[in-house]
Amino acid sequence: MITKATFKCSSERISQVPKDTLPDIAFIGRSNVGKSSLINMLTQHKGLAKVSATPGKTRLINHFTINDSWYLVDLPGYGYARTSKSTRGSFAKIITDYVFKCEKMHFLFVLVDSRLEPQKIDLEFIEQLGMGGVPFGIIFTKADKLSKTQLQRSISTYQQTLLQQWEELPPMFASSSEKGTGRDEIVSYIESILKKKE
Ligand SMILES: Nc1nc2c(ncn2[C@@H]2O[C@H](COP(=O)(O)OP(=O)(O)OP(=O)(O)O)[C@@H](O)[C@H]2O)c(=O)[nH]1
Ligand SMILES: [Mg+2]
Repeated sequence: MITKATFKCSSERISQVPKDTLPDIAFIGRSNVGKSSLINMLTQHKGLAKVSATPGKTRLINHFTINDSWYLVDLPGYGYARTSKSTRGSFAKIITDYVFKCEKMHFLFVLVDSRLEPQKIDLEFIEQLGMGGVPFGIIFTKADKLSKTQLQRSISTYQQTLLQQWEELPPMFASSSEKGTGRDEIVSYIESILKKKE
C-alpha cells in the first residue's frame, strides 16, 4: 500500500533524474489521457501531480517518492502539438531518452483513453517498447465515462489489435481517477514487480 507520497524533483533531461538506486514506475501516454490524475488517485493525494483540462500540462520528468523506497514518475504526454507532417518527432526526446535510456526506469504504464479505438500513435509507441524490450503494461483511463459493456468491448478490441502483432499481451488495467477504480489492482501489481526485483 502507498502510505507516503512526496514530490522529489522535476527534470528537464535524464542527466538530472535522482542519482539513487530507487526504482522508477513511470506513466506515459497521449496528452490529456489522465497520467497526472492517475498518480494523484493512486497516492490518494489530490494536487500532488498537476492536472489540467488543457493538454500539454506536464512538460518535465516529475519524480514522486513513495514509501521512501521507490518513485512514481509523471511524464509529459506525447502526440500534442504535432505540427510536423512526418510522424518523426512525435515522441519528444525527453520521453524517448527517459524510456529507452534511463536505467532507473523499471516499469512503464502506457495510458490509453478507454473511450477511443486503438490510436496509431499509441500503437507506434507500444511497438517501440516491444522492440526495445521495455517492460510495460496498459491502463485504460476514464473508465467512468463508459458502461461496463462498452469498457469490456474497448479492451477486447485493443487486445485483438495487439494480437495481430504480438504473441503475448501485456498486463492490462482499467482505471477511473474520478471514482478510484483500478487503484487496488494497479498498486498490487506495482508491489509484485517491485518484490520480484528484490
Ligand atoms: N472523467 C474522468 N476525467 C479524467 C480522468 N482522469 C483525468 N481526467 C480529466 O482529464 C483531463 C486531463 O487530466 P491530466 O491528469 O492532467 O492528464 P495528463 O495525461 O497528465 O495530461 P498532460 O500532462 O497534459 O500530458 C483533466 O481535465 C482531468 O480532470 C478520469 O479517470 N475520469
Ligand atoms: Mg500531466
